[in-house]
Amino acid sequence: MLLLTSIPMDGDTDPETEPVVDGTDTTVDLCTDNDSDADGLCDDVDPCPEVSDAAQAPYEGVTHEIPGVIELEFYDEGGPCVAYMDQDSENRGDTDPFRVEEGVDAHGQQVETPGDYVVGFTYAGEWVEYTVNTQAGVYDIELRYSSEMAGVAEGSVELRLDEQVLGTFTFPDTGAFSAFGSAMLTEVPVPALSSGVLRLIFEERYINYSWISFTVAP
Ligand SMILES: [Ca+2]
Ligand SMILES: [Ca+2]
Ligand SMILES: [Ca+2]
Ligand SMILES: [Ca+2]
Repeated sequence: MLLLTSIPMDGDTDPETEPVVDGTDTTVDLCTDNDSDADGLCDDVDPCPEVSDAAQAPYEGVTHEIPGVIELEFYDEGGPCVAYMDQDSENRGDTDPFRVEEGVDAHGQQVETPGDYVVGFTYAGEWVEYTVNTQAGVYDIELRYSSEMAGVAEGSVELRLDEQVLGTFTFPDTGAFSAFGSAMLTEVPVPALSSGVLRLIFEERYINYSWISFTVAP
């Protein structure tokens, strides 16, 4: 699963630098040298080339609860390739960055509620993770977002829980970063977990994400 989410996002399919699927079966031709973490992607194209020994932990020690609302700026601690993957190590949040030392571009510009923050400057292939405790149930899941990139792309976010795909949100732009909308997944079964890991994988760029909520389906 790591391999699939780690494939470079540049659209380049040069078989000399990236794994390719053999035409006759599903064997992947792995990188055989220059692959520090032995995941099959050579270091020069691997967004997470090194195995990190940093520990992953909930932000400020507070595990998120499902059902409940998760503010997306409260992604886990542990740094790049452990708690998140971002295209660069800077927070690009300009005038109001949140967690300024980290690569995730959380910021407080054009938010829906004063004092809130969003995860912005998102690019395809980036991801963020949240340690969660879950109650088993069937949930409606709401993702709050904004985007003014009309015509660039529909939004798309894959949601995983302990590497199991819960679903993929798809949604239109809202016309302005200051105008928020909700993308929904409905009637999603969720198992009971203690310290499970919820992962959002961004599949399109230039969308701000504020929060995600899990509500028991009526
Ligand atoms: Ca590698
Ligand atoms: Ca960044
Ligand atoms: Ca980013
Ligand atoms: Ca937020």
